[in-house]
Amino acid sequence: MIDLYYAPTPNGHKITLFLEEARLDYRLIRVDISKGEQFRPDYLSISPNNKIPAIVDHLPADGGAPLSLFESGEILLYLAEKTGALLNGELRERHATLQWLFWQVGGLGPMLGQNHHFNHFAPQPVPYAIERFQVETLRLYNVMNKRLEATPWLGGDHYSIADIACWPWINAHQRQRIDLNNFPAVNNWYERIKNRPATILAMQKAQAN
Ligand SMILES: N[C@@H](CCC(=O)N[C@@H](CS)C(=O)NCC(=O)O)C(=O)O
Repeated sequence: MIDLYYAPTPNGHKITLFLEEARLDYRLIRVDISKGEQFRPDYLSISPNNKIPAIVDHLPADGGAPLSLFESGEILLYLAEKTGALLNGELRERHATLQWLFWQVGGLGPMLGQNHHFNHFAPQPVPYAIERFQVETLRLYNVMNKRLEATPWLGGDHYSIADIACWPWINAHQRQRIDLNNFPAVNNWYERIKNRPATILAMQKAQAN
């Protein structure tokens, strides 16, 4: 059994998407980040960076004590290695997948997060920041569109943890003032993932939590 410390945000959705795809047993533990629950000492002992998501795997493969992990990219990699799912074993596709996973956690996520912040949460409008993160958002969508013109999935021929890491952020495209019709390959990829049964289940959990 895996405990998932979760909030219904893009980084939280990544892990429910994986768990539903792999049909793993898990328990959702809601962390209300709007109330500051991510700063509680018991949570910090699992996730010292005070963010969701985090997991505790009560049955790690080495048979040892429960294993806790934070950082969504690492959690996806851990779960892929544990289950053999959603990370192709062939050398080139494996590393292409990890490359796009790192691209998401180091680029797409943080930049789109800043886009959300300056478009929706900043206490006063900061035109320079709004413009800077909009330009960067457009650049990243263009990079992704080029990749998806060349291959059906970000890692290559197979749906993977790289797609799972990116999809919840693209799902928030309206909040980023992005029209997906301007990125046809991303749009096509987005719709294919949106209609997967596991995605539908994960997003239903988000509604219920
Ligand atoms: N690099 C982290 C980012 C996680 C993250 O930013 N989580 C947000 C919600 S999407 C959070 O917990 N924010 C609460 C806070 O910053 O206090 C990851 O990929 O797991």
